[in-house]
Amino acid sequence: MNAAMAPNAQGVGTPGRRTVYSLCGMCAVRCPMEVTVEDGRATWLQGNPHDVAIGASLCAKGAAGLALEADDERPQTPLIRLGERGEGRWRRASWDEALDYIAEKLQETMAEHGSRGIALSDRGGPFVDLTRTFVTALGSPNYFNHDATCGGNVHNAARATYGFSHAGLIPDLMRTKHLVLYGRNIIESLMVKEAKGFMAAVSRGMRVTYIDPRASKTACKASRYWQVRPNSDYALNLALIHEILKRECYDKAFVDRFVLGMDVLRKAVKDSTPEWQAPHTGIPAAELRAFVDEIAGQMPHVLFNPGWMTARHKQSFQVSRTALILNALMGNLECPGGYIIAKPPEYYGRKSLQALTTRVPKVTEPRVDGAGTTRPTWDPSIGMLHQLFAAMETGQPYGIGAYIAYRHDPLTAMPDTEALKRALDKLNLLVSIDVRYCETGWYADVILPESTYLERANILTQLPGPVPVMLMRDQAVAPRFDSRPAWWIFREILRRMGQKEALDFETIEELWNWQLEGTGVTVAELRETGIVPLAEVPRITPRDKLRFPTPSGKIEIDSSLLAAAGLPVLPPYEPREAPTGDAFTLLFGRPPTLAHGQSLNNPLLNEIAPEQQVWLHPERAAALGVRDGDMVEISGGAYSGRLKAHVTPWIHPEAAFLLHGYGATVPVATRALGRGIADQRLQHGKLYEFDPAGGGNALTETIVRIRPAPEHEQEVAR
Ligand SMILES: Nc1nc2c(c(=O)[nH]1)N[C@H]1C(S)=C(S)[C@@H](COP(=O)(O)OP(=O)(O)OC[C@H]3O[C@@H](n4cnc5c(=O)[nH]c(N)nc54)[C@H](O)[C@@H]3O)O[C@H]1N2
Ligand SMILES: Nc1nc2c(c(=O)[nH]1)N[C@H]1C(S)=C(S)[C@@H](COP(=O)(O)OP(=O)(O)OC[C@H]3O[C@@H](n4cnc5c(=O)[nH]c(N)nc54)[C@H](O)[C@@H]3O)O[C@H]1N2
Ligand code: SF4
Ligand SMILES: [Mo]
Repeated sequence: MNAAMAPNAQGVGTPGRRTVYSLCGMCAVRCPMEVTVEDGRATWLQGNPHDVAIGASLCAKGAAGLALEADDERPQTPLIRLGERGEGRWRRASWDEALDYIAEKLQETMAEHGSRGIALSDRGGPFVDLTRTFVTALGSPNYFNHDATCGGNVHNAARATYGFSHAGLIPDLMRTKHLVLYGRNIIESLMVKEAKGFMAAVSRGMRVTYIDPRASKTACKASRYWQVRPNSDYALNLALIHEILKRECYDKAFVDRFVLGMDVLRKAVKDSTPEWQAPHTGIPAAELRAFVDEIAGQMPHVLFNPGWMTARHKQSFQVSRTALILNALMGNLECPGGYIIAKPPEYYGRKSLQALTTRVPKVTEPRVDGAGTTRPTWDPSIGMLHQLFAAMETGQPYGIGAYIAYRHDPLTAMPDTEALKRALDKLNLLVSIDVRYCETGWYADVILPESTYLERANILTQLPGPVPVMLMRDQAVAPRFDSRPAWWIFREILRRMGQKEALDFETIEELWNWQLEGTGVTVAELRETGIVPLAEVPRITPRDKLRFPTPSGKIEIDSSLLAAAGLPVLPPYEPREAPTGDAFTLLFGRPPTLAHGQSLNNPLLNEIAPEQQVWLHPERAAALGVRDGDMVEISGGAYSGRLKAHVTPWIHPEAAFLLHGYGATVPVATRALGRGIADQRLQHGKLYEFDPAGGGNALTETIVRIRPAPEHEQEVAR
């Protein structure tokens, strides 16, 4: 079969100056962006000013987008592995060769395991209609997003309590009086719009309570900082609820009408007094009471952010769920200054984009991870990735033979690299589709280079919101190398698998026009501004019309999903022992200038990337004989590495903190190689440890050992 070039979108490469609308591709937030193209070359990137919330702003990573495109240290053609997995010997292949190879291996997998033996994971987000369609067209239920180590617990907690994802909660920060954040590091782990909205609200006088064992930059913007013990926020929330109920400072009218299970709640928090929580969290009872005094006068304009990831431990789901319950007590849902519930186009009498998934028959086979069946609280539309790896390893409940990681780097994103490699080793086919050499790609059988976001177009997408919008990522420039856009790659694999109809489009414009059928929006309109709002002004649903999409129509403290799963609706808090001696709870986070593992090899971001250091509390450091700036050895399982100690009281004594995204091993990505260590490799034994209700990996239960590095290494450091 002849894999022709993917056609460029209209206008690409034409002489003169053009403005092209895109979505930034430098992290998964995908901010709306405006690209200036001069004589076929991208010369300037900025936020899309047609989206007032972002204006012309981008973050440092976004501004480094031109450097990603200009970088030669990325796969330039498809590559097929020679040698052993991970050995790093490759041969260049044509697209035809690589795609034929993949199709042949997929056929082998289907013969051995059936269609369900094929799985794909991606980053999730606005373009999943494409990947879900691809997997479904192949006859497999096994699509996964990356949320097992990101928002899985938070998403599933919201689903079990409100009936929709936390992403459906849009804070009206300009009118909020008090924002409570559990390790949600808005300033550094940023989304440009949210960070701008937050800063504007802070300058207007919004109060912020920031709770984190580590004082991040967001703590610096807060009016109250609580250095909570690692993984103890659930105890804190149970005590907050206790105190709020005791004083009856909650929105009774809202609760009576919209909340199911107040009796269960009262029972669960009966003994969780402010004094009870103090030894668990380290927060004095008096401080907790002072906080409740304050918010009692600010209701309903007090928002408890349910987190993006929250800390990831075996009770994270309940941290998030109790934050959502606190919001219900504040009565802050669907009111000005509260959380506005995101609306789909249909709310405003408009029509959604046609979903590509409607072009393929539904798959009825149960998912390999049990999501939605044996695990009712795990959303089957996103899955729980570690259980895919468990199935690869054990063949239970059924075998998995082929796995495609698209825009996803599990060897960086999942804990315990060695355990994950053992599962991947069982595969007949491992494919990585990426714009750069990621760890998973280097371990794969085939690397398919996707064109970077500036060099390609994506399917159209829509975002629900106070006002829902349609968004376009148009192609700005022609690809520099022999790369292809995802829609074309998946179409070509399906064609080879006899599933031509699913994505039977010759050009991206043809695909877009199909998506837009009946919506009243045109490709030309989207090309004009990149973003088309589907209503003139946001509307708030009046209280008498408000219903939650749960089985009862209410906010379910008494959750039907948890009951179906046989899990307690509000289990007792599980106390944790403090690690002592050389043992520390390993916490991690991100700097504002890097996105996970994907940015450190970017020529510009590499220059400004902070040095990775281990944060240690002065008391614990002194006990180990470590001074600020000394080299220490940090180890977890068989993996260890050496870093400088950053000795500071702004980290809880029980914890050690590291930036994520370092310690890459791919030799041809030379700028990232040799910089820092990989926190995921320290998370020994955590691949199959997870929160049973939320499903997310228990990453922050990792215990590492720290000791001073030998004297001769200290001298190198000094
Ligand atoms: N130990 C530890 N583990 C973690 C975290 C942590 O802090 N510590 N963070 C967790 C979190 S919150 C998340 S979200 C995950 C993130 O994990 P991932 O989703 O794997 O990470 P990303 O870096 O967002 O992107 C994955 C891959 O997509 C590639 N990519 C970028 N743009 C494109 C594109 O346009 N096309 C294609 N095909 N590929 C592209 C990148 O090069 C990268 O290799 O990791 C999680 N795991
Ligand atoms: N610059 C940049 N921005 C990003 C990303 C990126 O890679 N780079 N990634 C995006 C993605 S995918 C995500 S998911 C978000 C993540 O956004 P956040 O959820 O804000 O994530 P982190 O940066 O991991 O920050 C986690 C914080 O939680 C704290 N923490 C650890 N344990 C506990 C605990 O037990 N209790 C409390 N209260 N806090 C704890 C850590 O000390 C750390 O400061 O960021 C997004 N924005
Ligand atoms: S947050 Fe920064 S890197 Fe991420 S999409 Fe927005 S501008 Fe790009
Ligand atoms: Mo994430």
